[in-house]
Amino acid sequence: MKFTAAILATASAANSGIAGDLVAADSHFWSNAGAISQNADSILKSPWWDGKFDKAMDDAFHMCTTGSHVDLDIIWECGKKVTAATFDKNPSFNLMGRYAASQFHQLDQDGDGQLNFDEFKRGFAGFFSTVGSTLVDIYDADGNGRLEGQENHDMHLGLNNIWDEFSSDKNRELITPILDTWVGSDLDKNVDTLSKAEMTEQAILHSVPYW
Ligand SMILES: [Ca+2]
Ligand SMILES: [Ca+2]
Repeated sequence: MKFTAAILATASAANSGIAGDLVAADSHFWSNAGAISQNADSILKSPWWDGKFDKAMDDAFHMCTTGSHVDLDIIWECGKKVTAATFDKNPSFNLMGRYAASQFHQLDQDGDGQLNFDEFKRGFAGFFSTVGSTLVDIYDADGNGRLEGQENHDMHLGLNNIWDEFSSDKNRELITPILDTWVGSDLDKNVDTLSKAEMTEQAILHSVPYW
């Protein structure tokens, strides 16, 4: 989510809150990416993952390639397809491609310049965990690592505004399920709060239709 000045300039003046949200998202995303992709093994071993999303990762891998490996160019092209189906008004967004480019040294564990499926799965567990953590961090005003109360309200408003700016999906069919995360995901057994794991789970579940 490297928001350049040009991308930020596309945020309309009428929605000046969007620019601030994007700056916050950018900062949180890249600091999360660095920390999380180093420790992505721990995500795969966490009780809430426990193989549950291996099929989704396999589908994502095979959306990108019919072969047994992907390289950075392949992931970049894959990310462009995902962007075209989501943030279509911002074709240079390619968050998946930019994540892979910036973290490739962490993802390519055997250093052969490609990702096999296990490296891809570990890497994209890191990617989705980074997305989920960032969605919480932007709106976690009290900094306790989860969203509740007014923070949930602010997250809804903020993400709807960002979505409307960058997607032509005015019915918000793609973003609404993520905003309604607490309905579909209750990993922390508290239906009124949104944890980073819950946001990660929803980010994966609602990406699956594109694969
Ligand atoms: Ca490799
Ligand atoms: Ca909080």
